[in-house]
Amino acid sequence: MLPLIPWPTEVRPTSAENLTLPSVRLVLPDDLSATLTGVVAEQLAAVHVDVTDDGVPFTLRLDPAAGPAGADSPERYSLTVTPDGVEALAAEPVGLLHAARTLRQLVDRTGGAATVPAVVVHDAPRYAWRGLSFDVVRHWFGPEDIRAVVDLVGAFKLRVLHLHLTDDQGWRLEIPSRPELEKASDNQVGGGTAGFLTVDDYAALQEYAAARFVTIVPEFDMPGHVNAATHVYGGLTKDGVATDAYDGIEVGFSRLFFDNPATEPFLRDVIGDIARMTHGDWVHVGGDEVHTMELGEFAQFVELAARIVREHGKTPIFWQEGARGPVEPGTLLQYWEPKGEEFERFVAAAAAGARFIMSPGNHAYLDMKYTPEHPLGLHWAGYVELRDSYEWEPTTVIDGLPGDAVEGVSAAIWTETLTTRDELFSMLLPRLGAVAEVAWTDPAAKDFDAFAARTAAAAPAWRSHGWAFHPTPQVDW
Ligand code: TNX
Repeated sequence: MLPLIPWPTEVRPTSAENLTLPSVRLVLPDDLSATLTGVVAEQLAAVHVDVTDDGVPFTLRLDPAAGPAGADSPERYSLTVTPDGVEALAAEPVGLLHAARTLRQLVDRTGGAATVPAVVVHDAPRYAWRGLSFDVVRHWFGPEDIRAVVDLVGAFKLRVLHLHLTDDQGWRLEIPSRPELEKASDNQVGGGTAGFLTVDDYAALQEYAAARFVTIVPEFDMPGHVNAATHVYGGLTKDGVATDAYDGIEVGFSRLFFDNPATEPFLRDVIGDIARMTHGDWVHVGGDEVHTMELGEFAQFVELAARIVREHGKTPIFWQEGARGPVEPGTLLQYWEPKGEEFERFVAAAAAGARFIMSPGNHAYLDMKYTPEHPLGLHWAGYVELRDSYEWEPTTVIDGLPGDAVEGVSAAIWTETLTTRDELFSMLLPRLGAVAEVAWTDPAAKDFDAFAARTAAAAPAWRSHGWAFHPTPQVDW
């Protein structure tokens, strides 16, 4: 049993004899960045293997021939473990980190000493977009918690952490042109003390993530989910009166007004500052659940927000509702709610060049309760047990959508009911591993029973990392 999640393209045992790893000596190409070297060492440190000058050799090398035969993903890598040492080959630096992450999962400490089975792995992902969408508004999770989530998503070889930064309850990112928004940071569901990311926090967080090949995608949710903004700027409302702070969990009641002369300058300031502060290529501009707006006005918001994002050199992302506006080639739409009557719109948007990130609520929403008895979470999309997060196919979720319109997969976690890091992690684990495998692994190689057994085998490492998880009865722990 090899506790690898997501399951690689090819895994072959090569010898009955294991490698014993008292410590590791890194043998690196001259031009490998110190940052990457440090993050590779961090993978080993996570399983208590030290890097020393006289350890077992772990050779890392860039080589275009790395990976499964015929694979062209830039993330492809190969890992060879023999009783004498370890070698990683990758087309690009990110693949070397993937190889180190695979090695980390292979380290077995059941007998005390670290051993690794002798295997050859050739591996490459199915989708490039593999992510987690994380709500840090409903309950505030600060830089330390977000870093812990970066480490977790990285361990499953995910590449995107999408942060939902604005909503009715709070505003979580400093906007230099609109410093007053900080007044909306100290609130969350149930009230109480919350916070926000300063410009410096945000820059440092992006660097931390980038060192682990994770891109931060910021979301400014509009034209609904804006009560934090209308609480600060009464001028954005219809009657010019600021709205009250909101600490409940209803959705759909707040909104901007397209014809209000204050609206476009607000969108330009916020999107402009976010785009300037963001290192990655994407800015998410929300668009979900505006229950009190005519379609025509909504479409104007979609057009304007997308245009401003593009003017700043970024690619816009919307929730699926963005398909109700004009889309341009390359616009990303994030599917979340099975609304059959909208499927034709999604297919039309794909024909116009939009691409889809699949986050179906009934499979990938990790804030859904596991079962009716589960103490945490919501259940509007049903109960989502581990098997539900595992057994779904991204290309068949939307009837009629061509498979090549699927850009990738993102799990999502909303935090209406989640207040601590352990609560958060107990919803993410073990289900995030299931979604990561949907995003990475060839569907023909997926098998729930095997996945559940690998999940059980991975749990001791999660315990030692301090990662809380839900001991679902679907796994024989
Ligand atoms: C729907 S998903 C929402 C969020 C809630 C979530 C709770 C989406 C685009 N909007 O506002 O937090 O459900 O599961």
